[in-house]
Amino acid sequence: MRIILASPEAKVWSARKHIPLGLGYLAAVLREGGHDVMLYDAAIEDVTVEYYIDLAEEQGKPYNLIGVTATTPLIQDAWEMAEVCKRRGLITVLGGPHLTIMPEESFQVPHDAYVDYAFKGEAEYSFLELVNTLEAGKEPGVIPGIHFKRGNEFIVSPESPMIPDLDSLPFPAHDLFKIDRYTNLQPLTDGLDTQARSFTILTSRGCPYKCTFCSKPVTGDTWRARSVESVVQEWKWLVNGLGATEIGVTDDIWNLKLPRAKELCRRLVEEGLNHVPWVTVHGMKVNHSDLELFQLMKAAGCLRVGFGVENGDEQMLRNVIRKGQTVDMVREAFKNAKAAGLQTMGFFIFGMPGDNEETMEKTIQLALDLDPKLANFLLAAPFPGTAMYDMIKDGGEIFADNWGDYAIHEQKARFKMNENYDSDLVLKKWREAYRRFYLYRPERVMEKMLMKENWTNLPNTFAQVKRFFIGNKDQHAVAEDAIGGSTKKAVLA
Ligand code: B12
Ligand code: SF4
Repeated sequence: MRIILASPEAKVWSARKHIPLGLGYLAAVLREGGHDVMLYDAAIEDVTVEYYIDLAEEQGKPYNLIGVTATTPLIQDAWEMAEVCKRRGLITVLGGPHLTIMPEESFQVPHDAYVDYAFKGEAEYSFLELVNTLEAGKEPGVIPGIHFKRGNEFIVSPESPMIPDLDSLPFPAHDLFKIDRYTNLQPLTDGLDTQARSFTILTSRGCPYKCTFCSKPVTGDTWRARSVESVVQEWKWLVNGLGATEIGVTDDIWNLKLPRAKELCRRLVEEGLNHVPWVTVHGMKVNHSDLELFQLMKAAGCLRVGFGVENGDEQMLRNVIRKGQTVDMVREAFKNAKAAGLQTMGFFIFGMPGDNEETMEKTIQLALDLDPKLANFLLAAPFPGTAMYDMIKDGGEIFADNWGDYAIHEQKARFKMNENYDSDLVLKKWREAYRRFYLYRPERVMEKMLMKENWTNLPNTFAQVKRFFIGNKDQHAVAEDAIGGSTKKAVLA
């Protein structure tokens, strides 16, 4: 079959453009299964998906099916893409985090007119099974995770267990990405290098922690690690085969098992792969680290580590965020990472239920004390499928009334709790955090001014200044997503 795997355009301002790795995995499996796959990522394309549909038709090799991925803020864009492609006669399939959380929604009116199938969960094997079935001209039967409609009947198969043996999967089809159109992984730190050959890699999937802001149905509770050898082989392909200039580890928690994490670093050194810088895109868990790990990471080429700090108040960390870490553990990890010569990033959340003037002040103070190279302050967002969502549904009211409101650029109050929760104060403290961390400290201002990229890409610099410190008139406040890698920090460690 001829298949397009697509990621829709985020109608959000985002300086960062990363490869959609999930589509890379699906593409690899479909390719191995004998299908012809193209990857279309609207974030880096100059033309619409219809351009490629037209082109293929002109060449007499039309596409048969499109698979579109979607996180919650992108679901509207995914539906629009499915609608266009359905009109053009393609079979439409949706998948990705939003579908894992709420697959039924895409079969309600009007979406049922243009969404043929949706998958819940990891879909490498089940999507291939659907494609093979359709190619053979058969009706899909029980395929793990599939949802579809036949007439008025809504058909749902039991979800597949998350793939237990990740080594059995092929490497993602990294070669199909138009890699030189993606930016580097943390443009605010390194400058917006659109020529960087920045790949991402997953060394494990899943996370046993249960932070209340995290979309746990997506990550799953069971941590599944790839073997170190498999990761090293993929890393080698990225560096030696595809000319990677930067690699991002995007696991939920790559350092859960300390000995394995250390072994991976040692092997990168042994294989001579440590000349290409790498970063932990989202963050590491502070309480699974020690000085030796950071020293090994440094030796293995790691440039920068991020940590989910979240809040400076022990009680908030323990009882509301349920982060499974203490402020002391946070301090220790920063100390060790810095001692090993790594740059640090910290991710902080403002406005979780229970946050008040005192707890938010503690968060700002902790950020100033830790003094990471980059501090990323985000407003809490009650994503569906999080424990936080249920907490607010029970005791408060969610204002976000369309999924686009969850996009990171929509940095505005999204909910209210009880009389003790002051959403105006949350916005005030959140904004204050940026000012106190970046603006009111002369050394920070100097650091930014000395960054060449801030002068060579002035429009970008002005856009960021406006978003951070001035805001858009239709927003209560604004944040950024380019800092570090925590586009998803409101939802990730
Ligand atoms: C890397 C990452 C990013 C990167 C994105 C890189 C990219 N271009 O994809 C960056 C930093 C830019 C990012 C941004 C955001 N992220 Co993010 N991110 C992740 C992270 C850590 C890993 C994603 C990944 O590679 N997973 C591994 C692959 C194999 O899984 P996958 O992509 O889900 O794909 C599998 C299945 O979903 C399914 N599938 C996926 N697509 C399709 C399509 C079809 C047709 C089919 C059949 C199946 C299918 O099959 C795939 C293979 O098994 C996840 C956490 C996680 N564990 O997934 C969070 C996560 C996806 N992010 C999340 C969020 C909230 C965001 C933001 C919305 C934050 C914000 N407020 O703006 C933004 C949205 C950006 C966007 N454009 O969508 C949430 C999503 C929650 C939700 N309800 O949508 C997650 C789950 C974090 C969490 N634990 O809460 N993110
Ligand atoms: S936020 Fe990070 S540590 Fe917490 S549950 Fe999610 S993936 Fe795990």
